[in-house]
Amino acid sequence: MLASSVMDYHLYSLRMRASRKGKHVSGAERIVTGGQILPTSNNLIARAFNLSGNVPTEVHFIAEQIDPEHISYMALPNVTTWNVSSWQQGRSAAAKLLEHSGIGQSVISQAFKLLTNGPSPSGGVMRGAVLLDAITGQRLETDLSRGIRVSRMDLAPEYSERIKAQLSHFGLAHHRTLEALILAGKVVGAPGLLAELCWSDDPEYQVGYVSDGKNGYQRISMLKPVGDPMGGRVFFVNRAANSRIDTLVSYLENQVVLFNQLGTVHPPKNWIS
Ligand code: WAQ
Ligand code: MG
Repeated sequence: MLASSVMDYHLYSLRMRASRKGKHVSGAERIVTGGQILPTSNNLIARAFNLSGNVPTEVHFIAEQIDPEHISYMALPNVTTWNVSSWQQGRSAAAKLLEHSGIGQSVISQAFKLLTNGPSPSGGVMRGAVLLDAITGQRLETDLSRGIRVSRMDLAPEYSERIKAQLSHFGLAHHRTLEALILAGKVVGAPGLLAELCWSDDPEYQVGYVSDGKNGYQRISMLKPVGDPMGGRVFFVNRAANSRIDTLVSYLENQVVLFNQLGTVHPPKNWIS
């Protein structure tokens, strides 16, 4: 049994990552309080061991108490869903949306190449995200196989049930969607970060997104073919606004962000062109 004071008052950051022979296979992070601490810890560890065909050789789990003074509260980004008729059309839609966020074409195609081929130097998926200089296309992560892992963000516990109910009303109840929306919400809040491109490394999950501060979280129904095990995230950085990459990375990894409100959720639209 946990002491009741721990159960009731303290917030914990819970983080799991699993690897197989040195290669990242899955990771997840939550921030919870009270009666959610044990079931959530259990759930994260279960996720590590429930990957079909990908038995982990190492699983790391950490629980860390959070100082309430260090929390920043934000609203989730607005959500748009674009239906496309093929993953190729999805990629061209994503390229258009990234151009609108101010990213040049050559840097966009470099980002697609990285996620298509596997952005890790070994050719596999990374544990974290690629940081790309939005002008030069230079990679800014110090560890190219780890990348930048965004951590310490979740729904604010007291708003969590309400926000999840609202999302399921819009047909967006999938846990991947919620987790990606939370991550993207923290990322667009980063100073000097222009946009994010993401698609999953799950071979069965084709939905991806482009996100930026102005248009929010723009889902695209297909960004890769079924069966493709590659995926990842690219964060496009405006270095003129961000001379200190270490400050940006520290925000992404360490700043505690809790979301207490959903943005506007637009009805799905068909992408024309
Ligand atoms: N920080 C940085 N990068 C991460 C993180 C993180 N916390 N978590 C995952 N990644 C990177 C890592 O390279 C993974 O290989 C890659 O992203 C994909 O992770 O319906 O499920 O968990 O709107 O497979 C997007 C669309 C789903 C959801 C994304 O990503 C929707 C997804 P996955
Ligand atoms: Mg994930």
